[in-house]
Parts: sequence; structure tokens; C-alpha cells
Amino acid sequence: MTSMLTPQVSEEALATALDAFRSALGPNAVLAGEDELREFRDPFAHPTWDDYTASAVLMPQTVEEIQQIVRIANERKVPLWTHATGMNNGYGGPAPRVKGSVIVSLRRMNRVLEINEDSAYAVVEPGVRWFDLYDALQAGGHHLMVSIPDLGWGSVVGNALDHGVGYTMNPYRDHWGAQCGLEVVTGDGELVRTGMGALPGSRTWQQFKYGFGPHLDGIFSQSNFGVVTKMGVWLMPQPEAYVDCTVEVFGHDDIIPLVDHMSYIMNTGLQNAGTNLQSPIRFAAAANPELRAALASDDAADIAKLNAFARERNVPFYSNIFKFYGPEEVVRAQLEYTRRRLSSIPNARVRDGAFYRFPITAEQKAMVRDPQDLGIPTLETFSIGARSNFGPATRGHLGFSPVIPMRGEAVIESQRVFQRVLQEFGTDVALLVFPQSYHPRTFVILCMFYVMPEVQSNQAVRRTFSKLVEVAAEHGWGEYRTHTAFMDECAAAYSFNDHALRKLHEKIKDAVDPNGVLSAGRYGIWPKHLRNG
Ligand code: EUG
Repeated sequence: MTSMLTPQVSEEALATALDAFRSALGPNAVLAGEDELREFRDPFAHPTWDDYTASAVLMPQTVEEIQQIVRIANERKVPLWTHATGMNNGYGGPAPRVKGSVIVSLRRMNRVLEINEDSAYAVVEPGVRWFDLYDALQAGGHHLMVSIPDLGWGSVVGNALDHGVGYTMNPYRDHWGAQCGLEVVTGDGELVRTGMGALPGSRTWQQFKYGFGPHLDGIFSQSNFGVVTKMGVWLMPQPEAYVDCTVEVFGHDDIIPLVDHMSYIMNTGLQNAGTNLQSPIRFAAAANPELRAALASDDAADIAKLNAFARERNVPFYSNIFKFYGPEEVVRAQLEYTRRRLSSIPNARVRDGAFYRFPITAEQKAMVRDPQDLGIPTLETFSIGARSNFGPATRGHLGFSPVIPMRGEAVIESQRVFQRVLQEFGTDVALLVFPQSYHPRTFVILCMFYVMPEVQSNQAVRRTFSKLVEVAAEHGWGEYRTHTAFMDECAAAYSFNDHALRKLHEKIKDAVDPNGVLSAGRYGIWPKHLRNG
């Protein structure tokens, strides 16, 4: 059997470290059997690949146990890789960047420590899933709503730290934006509280983000400087009502005024206007070889072809759902205003959508079309592949997610540019493309690649992915997060002034984790002993 270990650690050193971990945590908290390790692989990587495999998994339950793990790792120079629930499959799941790392799985640190109804926040440990926080809010009879992402089995803390996103109105749906106050064990084993949490007996740890002095919370997101053990999360007070409508436009260029209106409605605080933008015509056109080529073209005749296709089939070129949360008379007025505003786009169609009064009934809950809009966690995203018309049954998906300006022109340009790459690399790569405004002023273009079980197509997807990263950077677009296997390439694009930002990350890394034991390579940040050059 080939060794699973990184070159830095011998089998012997690992064995003695595991003994130390066993005596610190108890034998049930240390998994090292082949069967036990299988579920900690990247679920969509090919099963014959042994990159990104761990040599053991630790399952601590307390902050003190995490401090002991970090102390032992420092003494014995064992590489750790931390995950919260490790269930974000399209971005690599629980698997470590460095082969042979010991995973610190925080799944058993799953307590909801506080729910504060009056100030509308919760304090959670990193193993708390949306399912758990939702259940805790229901069980306590709280009138608070949590912003959930697509995968309800994910971690509230892990997702925020990865800059993950949800679907209700902002500030809540930008999950890092809704974070307030951290407790962290840094790489040198120190226990730190950020913001107001540094003030003993603080009354505003989860209410005031900035504390006093430099605002450091951000350095613990998308990084490897510490293990976050507690986080405050702002929750939306349950609104009286929810209403939405779908706006459909039929011309190729109608995305320009549509996005103008979306921006205005969002940035004036009128409401959430941005997380359901789709191009239904692209689904239809992508299935048709001739029109597929037109999607990559800026030729007027090709655009006219697409416009004719959209008109003939009565399929919208773009559609967006506008969602409103608040008192019934207010959301109805917002809806009416939106309808009037959108009527300036010729032939725009506005369809009435859902209406709910909170709390919703069990019967409504069972029937709801888009549970994420109401803060109900599910795993329904996994059925997108099954529902789509993109060919063969698929095994997994891989997320490519560049950030572009929130402008219709930018949507048109980016879709063309990415479509050209896809065409160049062959058509066995199916792709879903959604420009989503989880954040004000930008879209994240969510591209979900289907990853097939065959090695060849699996590798083809990965090659296409690398090319997309490169082409995106040439156009001034960078990724907002990425799969573990692509962190180096995505980070390398952020290269201003000879990679000055990466060098700053490295200076911080060396200061707070001098032995480089925590999550080497996460988001392209490497400890000194593993850096090239
Ligand atoms: C989704 C997918 C992502 C992401 C955020 C949300 C949801 C898809 C591909 O990555 O970053 C339905």
C-alpha cells in the first residue's frame, strides 16, 4: 500500500501523534480505519484518486479539546485540516488539500449556545447545521428566521467563513455579512475573542461588529489562521408576510434595464431583487447545436436568431423573481411599485408569485415551492441535475463562481466569454449558469459543472475549470470562493504588485501559526515550509 502521508510526516510520527490524540480526546474521537476515512473524501473526486485523502479524523467536542489538538500538532508537526460539517460537496467536501493531513472535524461541536429573541441573533458552534438552528428556533417558539443556503446539512459557521450565501433579504443572505463576533483558537494554540468579545463581560459581543482597534474577524474567513469555535449570527425577525413576483423579458438586451431596476430596488433598500435571475432561453438554446454557437457570438445576426427563437417559443430571455419581506400592506405596495417600474421594459411580463403570512402552516410548509425563500432548510438542490434537460444522469457537481459587476452589459459579456471556453473545450461539460446577486453591486455567476463518474470526463471538467479561471482573470473577474483543488490557481489571479496580498497573508500566517499546522493550502495560503520559492 502506498503511504497516505505528506512527505513531512513519517508513519511513526503519525502513529505516536494519534496515540497522543487518543489520550487527549478518548479513543472514540479518533478515526483511522479505511472504512471510517472513506466518507471524508471529496465525494465527487474519482474514487481511484488518492490526492486529498486524510490519514485520520479527529472529532473534538469542546474548545479545550481543540486547544489540545493544536498543541499536540505543534509539538509533533502534524498537518491538520479543519472542516465544520464538511458537507459542501461542490467545493470539495471534507477533504484536505494536503494528502495525509489529520482532519479536525467539528461535527460534534454542534450546540446552539444562545438564541436572543430581542436582539435577533444566535451564538453557535461550528458543527451546528441549518437543520439544527432551524429546529432550535422552532422548538423555542422564536419569531426569528435564519438565512439558509442551498444545502441544509451545511454548517452555519463554516458557510459564513467560506463567504457562503442564502436567499432572504440582506444583510442576512450574505452570510459573512450577518456574522458578528468570533471565538478562535489560533495556530499557536491561543484562545481569542474578536470584536466586543475581547471585553470581559461584554454586553454587545453579538451586536457590535467592530470592537476597538483593527477589525480582525475577516482574517479568519477563507483562511487557515485559526479554528473558529463560536460565532454570533444575526437573524431576521420574522416578517408579517412574504410576497414575490416573476418578471420575464424577451429580448437579448433587456437584461440591461432589468438589472438596472434590480440594482435600484436592492440598493435603495426596497428589497431583495437578486437571487433568482435566470436565462430560460439559454436552457432551450444550449440543447440546439446551432443556437448553442450563437450563445458564444456577438454577431448581430446570431443575436437576432436568439431573439427570434425566444419570441417564437414564448420563452423569456431572462427572468427574475423579486421578493419582499415585511408587513402585508408594505410588501404589497413594494410589489405594485416594482410592477410599475418594470413596465418600462417593452413586452415585460410580470407574473404573480407566492404570498405567505407568517408563521406559515404545516400544510403550506409541505407545499412551498422555494423553501429557501422562507428560511426552511432542505437538500433540494441535489435534484436540479435530475430535473434539468442536460443529458445523462450525473454523479456530482463542481462550482465555478466568478464575481462580475451587477450590470446587464457584464452579464452579456461574461456569458459569451464563458460559453466560448466551453465550446473550445467540447460539449460534454454541462453547465448551469445563474447570475446571482447575493451581494449588492455584484453578481456571482454560479456555474455548476456536472461531474461524471468516468475518469476522462472528470478530468476534462477540471481542465475546463482551470481555463475558465484563467480567462475570467484576463477579463478582470475573480472567484468569490472555490473548490479545494483550485484554490492555488484562483488565489494566484489576485496578483497586484507582485502578489503583495499573498505575501501579507503569509506574514500573518507565520505570525499566528508559526509551525504551519493549520489547513495548509486553504485559499492558497501556505506555511513557510511548504511554500515554493
Ligand atoms: C449555489 C452554488 C454555488 C454557490 C452558491 C450557491 C447554489 C446553487 C456553485 O456554487 O457558491 C443552486
